[in-house]
Amino acid sequence: MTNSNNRLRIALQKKGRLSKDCNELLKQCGVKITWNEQRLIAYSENLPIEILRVRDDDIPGLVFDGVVDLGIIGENVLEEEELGRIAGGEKVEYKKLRTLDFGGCRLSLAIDRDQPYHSVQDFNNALIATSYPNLLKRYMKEQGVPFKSILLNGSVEVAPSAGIAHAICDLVSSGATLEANGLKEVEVIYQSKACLIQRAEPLDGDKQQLVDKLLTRIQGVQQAAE
Ligand code: PRT
Ligand code: ZN
Repeated sequence: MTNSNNRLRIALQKKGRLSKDCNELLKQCGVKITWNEQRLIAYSENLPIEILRVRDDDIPGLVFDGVVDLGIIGENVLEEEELGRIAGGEKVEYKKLRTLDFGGCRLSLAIDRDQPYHSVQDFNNALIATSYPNLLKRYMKEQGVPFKSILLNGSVEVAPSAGIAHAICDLVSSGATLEANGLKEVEVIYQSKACLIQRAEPLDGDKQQLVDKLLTRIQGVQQAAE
């Protein structure tokens, strides 16, 4: 089912690290929303916009499949989903409208703090726990290092001490979580920020005009913040 009603449909993370900044950005762009904690969909009071509030992992697919018109998502999640679909033989299409100035983090390889480290070759045949197997695979392929990954969707940082992996590949911002788990960051494999994406299939004229207006406002808000 594609979005055929006359409201511009935007997918945002319901609850998590991106939600506050997304809501703030909409507000700064003059989009007034009545939020209801319980509801999946929220409506704008002053513009023909509706917000679909979902898990961040669902946002790329909703945009790729044209179920929503726009989405705000971490580039890490976006590219991981894209690589996964491509690996599954699917064609992936969307437009990246803008990188946003929040949600910044990096995807890094980390090992036991006491273990010596020389280069990425140290990961030769290592067992690496991660929630981002496709981004990790792409990086290791570029580096020419064979390895094995274990998919964990949470508690990745405890995998080495629990004896289930030699190393991890996980998101880092301050580094405090790695530190607290006795790990050290040894390679940054991907730098990420939140971004605004649009479905590939063209929108009708009114909706595209609204998207263009929003984009101009976002540019204004972000320039003012620089
Ligand atoms: O429930 P839902 O599936 O929607 O959310 P989620 O739990 O999958 O994601 P969430 O809300 O944790 O993160 C959403 C997005 O925020 C990520 O996909 C990244 O694009 C971005 N982001 C920015 C981060 C971080 N910074 C970050 N620090 N995502 C996760 N972290 C983790 C990090 O891995 C560590 O475990 O936060 C912890 C604290 O990090 P340190 O380095 O400051 O200790
Ligand atoms: Zn998630």
